[in-house]
Amino acid sequence: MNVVLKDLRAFWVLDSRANPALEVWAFVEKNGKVFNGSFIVPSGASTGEFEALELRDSGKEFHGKGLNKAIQSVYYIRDHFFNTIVDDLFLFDKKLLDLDGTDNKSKLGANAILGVSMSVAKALANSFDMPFFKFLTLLTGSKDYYLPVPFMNIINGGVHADNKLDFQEFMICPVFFDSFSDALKAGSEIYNSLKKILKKEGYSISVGDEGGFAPNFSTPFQACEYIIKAIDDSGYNDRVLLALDVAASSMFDNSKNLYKYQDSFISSDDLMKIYDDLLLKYPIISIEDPFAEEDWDSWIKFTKKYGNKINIVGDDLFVTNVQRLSKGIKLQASNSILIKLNQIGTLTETINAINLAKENGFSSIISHRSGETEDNTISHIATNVGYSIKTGAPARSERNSKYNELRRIEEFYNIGFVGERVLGKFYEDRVVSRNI
Ligand code: 2PG
Ligand code: MG
Repeated sequence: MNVVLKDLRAFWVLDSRANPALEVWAFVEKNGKVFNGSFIVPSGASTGEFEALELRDSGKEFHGKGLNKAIQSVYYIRDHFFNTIVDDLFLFDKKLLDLDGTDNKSKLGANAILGVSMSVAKALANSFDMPFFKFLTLLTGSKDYYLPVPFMNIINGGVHADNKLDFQEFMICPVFFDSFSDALKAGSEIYNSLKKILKKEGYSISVGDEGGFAPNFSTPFQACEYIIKAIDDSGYNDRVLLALDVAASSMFDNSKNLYKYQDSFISSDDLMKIYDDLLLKYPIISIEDPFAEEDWDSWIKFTKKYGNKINIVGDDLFVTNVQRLSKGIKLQASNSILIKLNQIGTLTETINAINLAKENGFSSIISHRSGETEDNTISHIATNVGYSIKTGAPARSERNSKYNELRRIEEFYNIGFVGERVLGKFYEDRVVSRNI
């Protein structure tokens, strides 16, 4: 039975940083009945240079972040596709790309295109009377789905916080648990243990953009040390691993070809030594963007050294783009990709990136952006294809909307937790990691 596009609506709502975010609704008709789907497009702060273009007005309104142009794009798309068949999402997304006609979606804007791609997909899922995580199997082919390990960012730094930490994210990964709810409970307890410790020692307990604490620490070692203490105080030692997002593109100085670290400039080899030390001292399972997005040689060197021990995750490096991912696979520049819908701008291009990663033994981490809303669609994507989800601290509702949706999927659909399967080939190594 054909599904036909009947209407699109677009308007702005506010995100977690008081900036406007684009909300899009799609209305489709199947068998004489109308179904709808909606999506709110998130927004990054440490955006990769090669991301698809987020269309903002750059006028006076909203400090240049207005969305009038993006809203107009959605209505232009509506007029173009009114009453056309949208059953085949790969084909529909391809038509959206053709309509835009640019390499980086700069004509219509990746936010407008993604809003349409996602809201139409969700309306289609509703027309099939399927929860989105199940509907996605029609596109991904994924059969065995699990609730993902939450990578919870409990100490914020870099451009997400107003402290001296150069690295952007310090995450806890509750891997060794039998259920998602037990893992999330551990996250909540560790978060609050950390809060108590920080408070007791006179540190600020105010938080950064992703809900993690932003104390005035100056080194990544200090951040890891406090996290380990919070894990141990909560009684979870050996069951929780750590992950970092260095977001090294934000530390990189192009003119000097050096990384800014603790108020001085260091080489990529020096940065590598910091990772050597961190990996020796702490049970770190994943390091995202350890080097800048064009520092391919350092990525290759690092992957040669640690590629069979930890996840080396390309975020700004790959920007969810199959071309850049293909280059990374060929060069063996990493072994994992961070997946952000709005870096590339359509659902099916995102799925293509996930599938390409999988075919080449790369893991995928489904991710939020630092500017988020109550939209929880990524929880469904993570359940269908991801073994892990990164969506901030277990605090602040724009982050917990994702964790809480996973709780609902757990409660209503009897889906198991991925647990230690997330470690794949690193499993043996990690079990002994805390004994180093
Ligand atoms: C990142 C993200 C999300 P932003 O770097 O991985 O945590 O940050 O959305 O600011 O790019
Ligand atoms: Mg990142």
